[in-house]
Amino acid sequence: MIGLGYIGLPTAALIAKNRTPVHGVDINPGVVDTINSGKIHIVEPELDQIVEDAVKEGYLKAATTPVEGNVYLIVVPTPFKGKNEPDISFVEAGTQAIIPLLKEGDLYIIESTSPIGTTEKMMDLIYSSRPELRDKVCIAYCPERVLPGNVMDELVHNDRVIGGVNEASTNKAVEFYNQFVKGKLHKTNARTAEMCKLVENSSRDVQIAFANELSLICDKAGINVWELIELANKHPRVNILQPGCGVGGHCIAVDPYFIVSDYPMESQIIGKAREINNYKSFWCAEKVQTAKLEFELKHGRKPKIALMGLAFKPNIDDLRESPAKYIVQKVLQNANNEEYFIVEPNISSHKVFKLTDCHEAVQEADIVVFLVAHKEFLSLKLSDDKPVLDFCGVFKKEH
Ligand code: SAJ
Repeated sequence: MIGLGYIGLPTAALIAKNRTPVHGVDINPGVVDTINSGKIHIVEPELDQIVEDAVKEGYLKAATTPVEGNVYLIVVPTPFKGKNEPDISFVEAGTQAIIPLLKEGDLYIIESTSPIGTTEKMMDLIYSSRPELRDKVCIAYCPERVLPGNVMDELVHNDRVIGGVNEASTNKAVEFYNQFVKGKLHKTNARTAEMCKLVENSSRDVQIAFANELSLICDKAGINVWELIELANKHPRVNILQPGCGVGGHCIAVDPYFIVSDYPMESQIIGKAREINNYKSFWCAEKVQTAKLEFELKHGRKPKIALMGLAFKPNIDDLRESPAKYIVQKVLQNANNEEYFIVEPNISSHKVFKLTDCHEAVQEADIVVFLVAHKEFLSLKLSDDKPVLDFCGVFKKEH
C-alpha cells in the first residue's frame, strides 16, 4: 500500500483485517511510527481499533520504503501545481519505487484520483524499465468514492468501478477486491474508470452550482430560494441540491479541474460550474460587508457579528479548503472596529480564530451569519428583529 492517508490507511487496515499481510508505505516517518505503535494519525470512526488489532497481530506494518509483494496499490495524493494543473508526481514516485520489486504475475493498481490516461502512462513507465514484464503483470485503475466519516463502512459496501489496461488485468483486480468488498464490482477499461471518478464529483459540482446560481437569482428576485427548491423538488423527477457558501473539500472542488485542464474546449459547463461555486463565497463575503454598513447607517454604531461555522461541510471538524473559513478571513480583513463572534461547534479551539459558543454568539450579536448548516444551529432561537444572513439553509427563510 503506497500511501497511508485518508484512503490508504483505512484500505490497508481493512485488507489486513482479512488476514492478508499488508506492508504500508508513507513518506512521513511520523505517520509510519504512529501506525507501527498501533495508533492512527487521522480522524475516522472505527479505524483506530482495526489498525491496533492488525498491527498487534502482525498483519499490518508501516515503513518509508516498499518491500516485495504480490499486489501493489498506489493511494497517494494528486494535488495541483500552478493554475489548476493536476500533479501526478506522487503517483509516479510511488510507481518508480516499486518497479524494481515487480515480478511476473503481480498486480499493480492506482486508486488515486488521476487525469485520464495516467494508468497507461504508468504502464509505459513500468515496461520501459522492465520490458521483460510486458503483458506479464496486471495493471488497473480503481477509484474510491467513500465519504469521510463513514469510510470503514463505505469501503466495504460501496460498489466499485475497476478498469484494467486489458481484460486479464481487470479480472485480476476484481479477484483482489472481491476479498474485502461486498459492493458490486463493475468491470471497464482504465480510461473509463479514471473518467468515472472525475465525472461523479464533477456532476455533483455542476448540480451544486445550479443551486448556488438559483440563490443569487432569488436574492435579486425577492424569492426565498429554500422554499423554491423545496417546492421544485416535489416534482417526482427533480432533485435540486442545496445552495451553500461555496464548495469546499479537496474532492468536489478539485476533481472537475482534472477534466477542464485536459479538455478545456469541451468542458464548458464543468468549468463554469467551478467559477460559479468559487464566486458564491466571494458573493457571501460581500453580503456580510453590505449588512454591516446598513446596520451602522441605521443604528449609528458598529454591529457585533456572529459568523456561524468554519468547517467545509456540515457536522464535521475538517476546515481544509473550507469556503466558510475563506469568508471569515475575508470579513475579518475588512474589519473596522466591529466585534466578531466566530463559532465552530466541531472544534474546541483554533490557532487563529478565538471561538465562541453558538448560544452566546447569537445572543450577543446584532447580525447573525450562517455559513455552515451544523446540526447545533438548527435548534437556535433568534429574536425576529435580528438580521440573519442564512447562506446554507439553517433557517430556510430570510429575516
Ligand atoms: N455542498 C453544497 N450543497 C450540497 C451538497 C454539498 O454546497 O447540496 C458542498 C458541501 O458543503 C461541501 C462540498 O459541497 O463544501 C462537498 O461536499 P460533499 O457532500 O460532496 O462531500 P465530500 O466532498 O466530502 O465527498 C464527495 C463525495 N462525492 C459525491 O458525493 C459524488 C464522496 O462520495 C467522494 O468519495 C468524495 O467527494 C471524494 O473523496 O471524492
